[in-house]
Amino acid sequence: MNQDFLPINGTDYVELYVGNAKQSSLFYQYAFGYELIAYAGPETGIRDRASYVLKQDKIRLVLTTPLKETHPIANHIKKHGDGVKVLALWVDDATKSFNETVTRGAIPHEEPKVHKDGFGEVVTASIKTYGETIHTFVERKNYKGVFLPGYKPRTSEYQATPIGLKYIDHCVGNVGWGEMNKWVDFYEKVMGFELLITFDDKDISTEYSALMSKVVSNGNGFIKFPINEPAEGKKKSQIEEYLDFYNGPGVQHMAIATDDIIHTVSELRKRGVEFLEVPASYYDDLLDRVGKIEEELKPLKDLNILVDRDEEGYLLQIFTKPVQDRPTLFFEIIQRKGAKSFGKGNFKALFEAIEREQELRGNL
Ligand code: TYF
Ligand code: FE
Repeated sequence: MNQDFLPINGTDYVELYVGNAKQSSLFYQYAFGYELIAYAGPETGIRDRASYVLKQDKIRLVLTTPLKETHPIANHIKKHGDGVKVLALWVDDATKSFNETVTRGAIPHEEPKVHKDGFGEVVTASIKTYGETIHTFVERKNYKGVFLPGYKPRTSEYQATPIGLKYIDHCVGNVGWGEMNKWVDFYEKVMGFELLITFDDKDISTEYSALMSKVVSNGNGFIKFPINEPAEGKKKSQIEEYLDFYNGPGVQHMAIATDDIIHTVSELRKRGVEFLEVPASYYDDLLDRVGKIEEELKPLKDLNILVDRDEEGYLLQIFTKPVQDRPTLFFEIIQRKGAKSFGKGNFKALFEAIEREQELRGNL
């Protein structure tokens, strides 16, 4: 195999631009059990914005809001609403990652830059991907600070109780009509990723919302990016609805891994997080479809958790409703028991559930 020109250690952080970072940070603390660990803003010498850093196991979320109307982030929020701006990738050499990808055609967003404080040094560099989303390469050089230079430790009076969220399993992008292959090419040629799986419109469009999807993954498989595009169907594609409200391509969902989905989803439901619902009949023949599983059927049915099997094992998954008023970003909770796939056997039930929500919103 060719030498990997873009070795990636994992997801470093995901940054969302939001209308009110103070309140969003409490939502992710109360509902999702993230812990507030750091902050940058006026009180720490950053005058134009406020950023809250939340952590649970390996996951770091950054919630950023602008403080003035004229700030570029304000335009991002006006156009897209709350959404993911940065999918940051942890690398050993940010400058090389930037140069290797830009040489292969990546559009630079920010040149390599050294950030320093009393806790050490971090190098970052960013390239553009679909829509206004960017990838930031983060090289941590044994940095000992709480997050990045410029951020100060900050905790909350509220003691968050973690709910078993462990790491980001995959991050999905929605792109425009006919643009999926362009972005798959980008990840293959510019970032050295490989095509893992293809779902064509035959797999996932008959009566229900039509889309096509291809999954790309980096060399060590730690980073998985499914890319969706809308397809013509009998009804308006869920991807088209996203594009209409996000005003272009962007991150559609992040899948978060857990080792105990029954516990995680019980907690999320108790705390008011809303999930898509499949009909009770989904469970009638579930075990005929997926075979023997370790979990009892009753809690899965009560919590509306979906199950699918592939050659290597099975997986359990569930999808939240959008987490803001626009029908854009949502979360998936996933527990893998050997399966490396994405729940193709659930697509029909899942997409019909999404379609019922689209109908309620008047967007079908
Ligand atoms: O990431 C995936 O491929 C699965 C299935 O709009 C999926 O989570 C695909 C498209 C979509 C919602 C879920
Ligand atoms: Fe997914």
